[in-house]
Order: sequence, then C-alpha cells, then structure tokens
Amino acid sequence: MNVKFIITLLVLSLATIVILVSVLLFGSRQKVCSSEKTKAPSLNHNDHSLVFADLTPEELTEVKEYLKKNLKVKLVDVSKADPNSSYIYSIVLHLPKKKDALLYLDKGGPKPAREALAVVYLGDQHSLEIKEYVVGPLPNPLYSNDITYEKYKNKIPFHRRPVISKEYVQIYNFVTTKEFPKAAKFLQEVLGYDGSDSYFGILTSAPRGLKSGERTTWFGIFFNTEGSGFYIHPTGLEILVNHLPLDTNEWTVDNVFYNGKYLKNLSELENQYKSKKINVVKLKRPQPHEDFGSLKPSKSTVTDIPMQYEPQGPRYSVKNNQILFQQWSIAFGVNVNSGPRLYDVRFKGERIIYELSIQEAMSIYGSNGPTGMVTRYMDGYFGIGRFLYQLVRGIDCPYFATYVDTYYMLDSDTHVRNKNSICIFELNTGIPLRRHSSGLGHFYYGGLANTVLVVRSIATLGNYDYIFDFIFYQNGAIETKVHATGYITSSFYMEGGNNYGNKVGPHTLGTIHTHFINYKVDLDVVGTNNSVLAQDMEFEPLEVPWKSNVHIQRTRLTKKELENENEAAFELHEKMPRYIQIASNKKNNWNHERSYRIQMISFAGDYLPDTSPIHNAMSWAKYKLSVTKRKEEEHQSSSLYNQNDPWSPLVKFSSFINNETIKDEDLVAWITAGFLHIPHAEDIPNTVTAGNGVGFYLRPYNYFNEDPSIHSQDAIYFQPEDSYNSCNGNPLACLTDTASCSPKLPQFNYDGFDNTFVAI
Ligand SMILES: [Cu+2]
Repeated sequence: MNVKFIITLLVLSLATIVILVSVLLFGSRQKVCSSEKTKAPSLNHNDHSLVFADLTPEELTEVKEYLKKNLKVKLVDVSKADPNSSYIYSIVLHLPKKKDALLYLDKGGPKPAREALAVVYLGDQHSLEIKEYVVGPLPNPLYSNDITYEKYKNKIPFHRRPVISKEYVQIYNFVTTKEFPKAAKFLQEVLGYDGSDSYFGILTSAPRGLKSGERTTWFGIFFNTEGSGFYIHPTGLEILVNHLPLDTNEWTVDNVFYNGKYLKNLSELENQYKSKKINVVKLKRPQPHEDFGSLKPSKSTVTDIPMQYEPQGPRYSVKNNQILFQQWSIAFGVNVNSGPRLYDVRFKGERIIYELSIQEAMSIYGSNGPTGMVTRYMDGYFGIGRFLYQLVRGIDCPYFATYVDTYYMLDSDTHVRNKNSICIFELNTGIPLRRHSSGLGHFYYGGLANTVLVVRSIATLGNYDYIFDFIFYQNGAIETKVHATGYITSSFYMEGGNNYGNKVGPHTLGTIHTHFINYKVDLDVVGTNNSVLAQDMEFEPLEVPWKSNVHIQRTRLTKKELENENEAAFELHEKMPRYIQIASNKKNNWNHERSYRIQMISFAGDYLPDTSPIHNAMSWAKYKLSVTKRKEEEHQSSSLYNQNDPWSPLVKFSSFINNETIKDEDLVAWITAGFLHIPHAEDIPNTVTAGNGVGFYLRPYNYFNEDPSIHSQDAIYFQPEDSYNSCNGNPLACLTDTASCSPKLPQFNYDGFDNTFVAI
C-alpha cells in the first residue's frame, strides 16, 4: 500500500465525516411547526353556547342524587334492576324553550334555568309506567316536575321501555342455562357448542312482537369469533323469546327457527334432530386463521400515509362547546339518544341555524329467516349518542384534529365518559373552492383553496358504524353528511336466499336493507320569520322574435311560494322543485329574498307501504323533505318509545304535517337522507365509506350580495405583471418559508377499550 493511496483514503474519510456532520447540523435546524394556535379567529368566544351544553359529570350526579332523595320511589341502580324494579334509565339536558334562549342570546334577557330531563322506569309501583321528570335548576335542584302527560297527552305504558343491558344479560342467561340444555345434543354435534359463555354472539331484532303490548324478540344466534364481528357468522339457529313477564321465571321460548324450518321450541328441535327430520349443516366456531370477517391485515406499515399539518397551529378555536372558525361560530353537543347536534350556528355573527340535529337513524331489513325479516331498527332507541366511541387519531379523523370528550348517563349507574368522541379539524379538501385562470381579455389567475371545518363523531351501533359530519365552508355553505361503514348483519344462507341479498360467505347471506337518517334543520334566515320558496325550470315555446314561423324552446325559471305544510311535504320519490329555499322577506342589494337553499344528496330506498301496521312509527322516512311550522311540542320527529311499540307510536311525525301556514313563520325543515344497501362480496369484511355517503347542503342563495369567500385571507390573485413567483408578490411563493417546518405530532394513544362494551 503506497503513501498516495493512504492519503487518498484519509481525504475521502474526512470528506465523508464533513458531509455527515453537515447533514446532522443542518438537518436538525429544521424548525418545528407551532402546535399552539397563533392566529386569533376573527370572532371572540363567549359563554352563550353554554345554554346548549351537555350535562357535565357533576350535573348528572346531582340529578341522580336529587331524584333518589326526593322522588318518593325506591330507585335501585340500573345494573341491579330487575324488570319489576324502579330505576333511572337516562338523564339528559332539558333544552330551554327557543323563545327563552333567543331572549337571552339576542336581547340580553335572563339566562334560562339549566334543567335535566330524567326518564324513570316505575316497575315496582301499582301503576306500571315510564315517567319523564324535569329536574332543575342546576347545579342545586329544587324541583322534579313530572311532565309525561303534558308532553305526550298520555301515559307511557311500561312495555314500551327500552331494553336495558341487564335485561339482555338475563335473556342470554335464560337462553343458555334454561333453554339450551333442551337441545344439548343438537348444539354440541351440529354447532360444536362447548358450553362456554363466549361461544355464541346473539343479535337482537326489533321491534319485539307483532302487535302492541308484546315484548317478544327474535334473536339471531351467531358464532362469536375472536377479534372480529360475529354478525357475518350465522349458525342457522334463531330463537323467539317472550320476555314480557316482569317475573323472569315466566319467560318462554315461543318459537325456534333452524335452517329453513320453524319449530315450537328447542325440545322439538332436539327431537327432530335425533330422529333425523331436519337438514343440518354441521359447523364449528371459526378459528381466527379461518375467519373471513377479520380486519387484521397480513402486515401493517402505516409509516408513509400522506398527512396534513398546520404550519402555524390550528386556525380554529374550541372553548367549552363553542367552535370559532373564520367567520363561523357554532355551539355543539350530543344527545345520548339521537346523537350529535349543533345550535346557534352563525356566520359573521348572524344566526343562520338555531338547531341542526340528527333525529333518528333507521334500517328496514329483509330475509328468508325470521330475525332478518322482522328487523326495523330505530337507532335512537338504542342510543346513537351513547355509542360515540373514542376516535382513533389518524384514521377516524386527521392526526392533528382536536378531540373532545362527551359524557352521558343512560343504562348506567354513574356517568360514562366517551373520551375523544368528537373531533374538530380544518381540512384542505384538495380542490379549489373557486378558481379562474383567464386567457381571454386579460391574463390573470384567482383562486381559493377549499379548506373547511369539520365536526365529526362516529356511532357504532352494534354491527355498523355511522360517521356523522357537519362541514363548514368559507362561502357560507354548510354540508351535513353521513357515511356508513362497519359490518353488515346477515342471515344463514338457505335456498331462496338470493331474493333477499347476496351470498357473501360459505353460509352467509348479506341481507337487503335500507338506511334512513332524519335531520332537523331549524333555519333562521335573517330572523325567525321565514317562508319557503320553490324554484325550478321549464321550457316555454317561443316564436323567434326576429323571424316568423320559427320556434324555439326557451328555458325559463319557475318560482312559487309554498303556502302550507302539506304543500311543503315531499314524499321520498315524488318530484320536488330542484331549488327549495328557506327565505326571509328581507332583500339583498339586488332585491332578492335573502335565503338558504336546501340541496339533498340521497339514494334512499322505499319506505314501508301505508298498509304496514308500523307505518306510523317512522313516518318521517316517508318524506325526503317536509317543512313545518316550528313548535316546542313538535321538537323531535321520533321517540325512544317507538321502537318497542311501533304499532301505537308515541310520536307520529306525519301528524306534524297538518296544513298550517308556513308563510312568514318560524320554520323547521325535516330532511331524510338514505340509501338502499344490497350487501355484496365487497362488504366483507366491512362496508366501505366510498359511495356510501348521503346528506345535504345548506347553501346561501341571494343571502349575501356576493360570495363572501372573496374576502378570505386564503385567496390568491395574480397577473402577468406581478412577481408571482416571488414571496413579495404572492403569498403562495412564501410557503417554502412560512410552511417549511417539521410537524410536531402529538403522541398516539388510545384507551377506548376502557369503557365496558354494552349490549344492544
Ligand atoms: Cu347497510
């Protein structure tokens, strides 16, 4: 080895060290993006939103304790309750009347008393019934007023009470310990039942029976696969349980279905099996390696998902239950039954919406098995807001979103915290909100990135998940959207099954069903007094003015005012004017009524025919849109008591539509969005959100004098003479500097498994 070679080697080594040190030094100088909010929103927070705030854990406890002390009924904890006990089912915020809230919000009137609404089951009283009490004022309650009769003009019969977790456990125990032994040989030899508690998963149907007063439920029996959804592993066995008697010892199995055959009870199933009178399909609970329902990927490498970051911190602000974003202010909350909701939504300080809330989600199934053929789920009954589980950072919402906890007390002894169950984030949708690049007349470019504010929560209702979004645009539009995902539910595949869905597994029929979601939209367009305008187009034949005997079809607009509720009720598949506006009689600069347009995106299936005996229980689903005069007593389109007695519903939405005038009145638009779901192979293991999103837009229509996004500070404009490639002439060219930072990611953590799963 000569000296020259050694020197060359040394020089090369030195150069390598210099390069490495430079990379380390300069690399570490990359500044870290701010995680603090640096830009003050153009609006200021206030305490007004608190009148719509959900009850705090302390308030929930106060109400519970007050009722226990003052109700003169022996209230037991719900976890220890039997059907013949008295106990508190739920406690929620009791909203102030709108006129009281507006007096406070707009006129400096007194702050409305803070009150709670408690649902109490009275199962050990002479008169079995459910009562609703208003408890207030919080934080130190002085009264508990029974409002049941005033609210419903009737008693609430006891059989309408929602089934609580304890009752499901009692049903499970009744079936497995008292009934299963009657078909022990069948269960062991045909379904491989080993007697363990977790062998089967049981899914409830609803409603429960065939006429008012019944509490008889078909339960589908599935293999409870480990670490995946059991809903797509039917065993072929379904059981009808009568759990109406308050004494659980009197419960009975009233019918049994197995692989296409109805049997009186499990003993008959056993006898027919032993005498080989039934066709059996011998199965065993699938093991994880053979489970086609598993969501576990073969390998997971989420190291390179494109992400959005906020170079100078969030541009929105959340305080208590109030969100400020650019010109928007929004109050938000969650009703444990009906789900997420917004109040007092304002743009530039002017209220556009008093209330925007989910009212009900409903699914009607079909199948050649009994559980599927009778299932008409009304999810508000099960509790949409209750099942807003923890959101996973980076998947359910963007990694950098703001996460908010919610609390409820329903079917629980204490308050339950749903940690990180609402997420709020600004999203660059990757499309311009508007843009124009001109090559005619003059050269110029003007554009605005479409960044929106999203308020999201996801309800997991047994097998499926609904993603609820409220989206706020810089042009004053609001989008309301719901996506469905999660597991489908299924029936055992039998002959004729293809009439009710598609075969999606060795023994699995993905059953046809509809999804319907109903929203309440209490728009206040420049005040509460509004009317409904309907616009559309038509062709008018016209002789060309400059040439006789030549005709053209001229496009013109049609405009009319809808005078009463019946005129403004549009059935699902009825022709509806394409432009429906909630309008003020105040005019914009161009002498047009200031209004907001309702634009719907929905692919709904059909609603039940009028001949159905349960037609009245969900009659909101008959209409894609109806506008009614706002009334406190018509505050909700559905009721948690409708599910267990749809034959005699406490709330019948169609009765809201009774020809009252909707001219210059406070109005509510009830909107139903939905889609028909015929499950197919690609719904396994989960339904995907792509293509399964429906909802509606509320869009300004002559509300402003121009598009308000023109004033957005995010807007860009340049001409040929501008130095658009330099930071002096165009802020976009500054991003290399202003947005050049490495995002500081919050630590990933998840503790959503801490809440115990509740049966539904
Ligand atoms: Cu579906």
